[in-house]
Amino acid sequence: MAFKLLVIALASAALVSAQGPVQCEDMRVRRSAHSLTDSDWQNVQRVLSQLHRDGQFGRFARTHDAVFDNVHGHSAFFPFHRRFVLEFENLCRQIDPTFTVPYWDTTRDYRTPESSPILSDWALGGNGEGPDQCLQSGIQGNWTLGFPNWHCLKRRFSGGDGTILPWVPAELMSSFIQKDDRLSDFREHIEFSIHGATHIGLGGDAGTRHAPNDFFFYMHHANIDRLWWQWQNNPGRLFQYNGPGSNGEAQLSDVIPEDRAVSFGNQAVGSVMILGFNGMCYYYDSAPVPPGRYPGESSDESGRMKLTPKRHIPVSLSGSSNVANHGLEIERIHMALDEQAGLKEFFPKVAQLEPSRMGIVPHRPGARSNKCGGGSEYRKPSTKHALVYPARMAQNWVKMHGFVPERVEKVYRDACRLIDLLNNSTYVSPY
Ligand SMILES: *[C@@H]1O[C@H](CO)[C@@H](O)[C@H](O)[C@H]1NC(C)=O
Ligand SMILES: *[C@@H]1O[C@H](CO)[C@@H](O)[C@H](O)[C@H]1NC(C)=O
Ligand SMILES: *[C@@H]1O[C@H](CO)[C@@H](O)[C@H](O)[C@H]1NC(C)=O
Ligand SMILES: [Cu+2]
Repeated sequence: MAFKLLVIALASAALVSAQGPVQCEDMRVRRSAHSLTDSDWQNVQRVLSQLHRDGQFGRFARTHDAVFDNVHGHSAFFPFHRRFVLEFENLCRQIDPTFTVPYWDTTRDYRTPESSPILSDWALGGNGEGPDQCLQSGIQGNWTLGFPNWHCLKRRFSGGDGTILPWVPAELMSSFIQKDDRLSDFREHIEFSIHGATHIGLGGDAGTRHAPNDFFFYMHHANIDRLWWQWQNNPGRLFQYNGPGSNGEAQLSDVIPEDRAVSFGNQAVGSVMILGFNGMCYYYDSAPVPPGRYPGESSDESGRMKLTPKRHIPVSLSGSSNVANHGLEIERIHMALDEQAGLKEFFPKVAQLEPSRMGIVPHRPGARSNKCGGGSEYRKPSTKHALVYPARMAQNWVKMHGFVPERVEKVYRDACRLIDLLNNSTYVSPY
């Protein structure tokens, strides 16, 4: 095993060769966890059980714990987790060459997370049981893990009575993706909302520094990676890297934090920025497909998307959720902007939208009763699918990360304001 690991380490160091970016020959697709069938989950279980027997879960949990303070609350948050999930995925592919980590778009389940199909018995399983909250259901049911000490894998849902407090809505993610022009803002917004909410919501091992003990971690971070890639695919952002780095202001030449147990061979952050190159040989079934050739670092071009299906909506406006409703979300937000001007700061790109180009019929006050004129497909549904407020981030989570509580609180209040504005308009969430 040790020899095998050494070979992997050497291979990944070689990927970042001196002669520049190396394009992937084969691209794998990461699918939505919501689209997995029972037999897909059985296969995931087979692969994970093998890794478990080899002690790999402990190795990854140990490394995440060791680098924790450098990869949360820091710019390395996105690149580290991108690289870390890939390392785990590559290991899984030694057992099943077709394996990819499914991503969990948790906004689909944010209202009542405990009823998510992903938490059913044939998938991740539900809440822990007994005084120790040991997980007894799902693909990791009754597992015993070795890091930080021998213990049963635990889950402790945040809401009590087997419930999980609400996570965050897709509309908030769409807002961050379009309004945050600086990566450091986007990173903080993601860490203080969807990232933390989901870890805390599941609780148990998932809520600790050794969260990779729970396979949930990889599915969640694949989704966070997908959101980063969506953000990156807006004009001028592909190579953006700033905020607190390993050595003052973050640089693309910073080395991705690593540990003896899981090492990336001193790989620079700059080498993992573009999917489809330097070993980042994957894409997501609901995010922009990687560019056909390596984009220039200074160029504004977000890359020609080789395999992109014909899109009605430009990439910069695509919603964050993989539910095929982006068009509806944008159309409805566009109409709501006329009713609540405060929404414009949350959705600046929708506000700039030229309606005729998008096939969206501009809202004319008075013209909207049952049927809008001009061929609009917008209908106000009879029951309002209202948004709900997310849960506040737990104090101990904020403390564990050394976050500034006031900054966390501000992100929370802004999220509630967005929800109020949408809730006070005719907006109906399609999710
Ligand atoms: C875990 O153990 C409990 C108690 O022995 C058992 O009822 C349950 O079916 C087991 N779960 C799995 C996934 O094997
Ligand atoms: C949204 O508005 C409805 C009334 O229109 C109210 O019942 C509901 O509590 C509101 N939701 C939030 C999150 O404020
Ligand atoms: C939304 O409506 C409620 C009740 O009408 C009001 O109290 C609240 O201030 C409104 N919020 C916003 C952001 O407009
Ligand atoms: Cu992490």
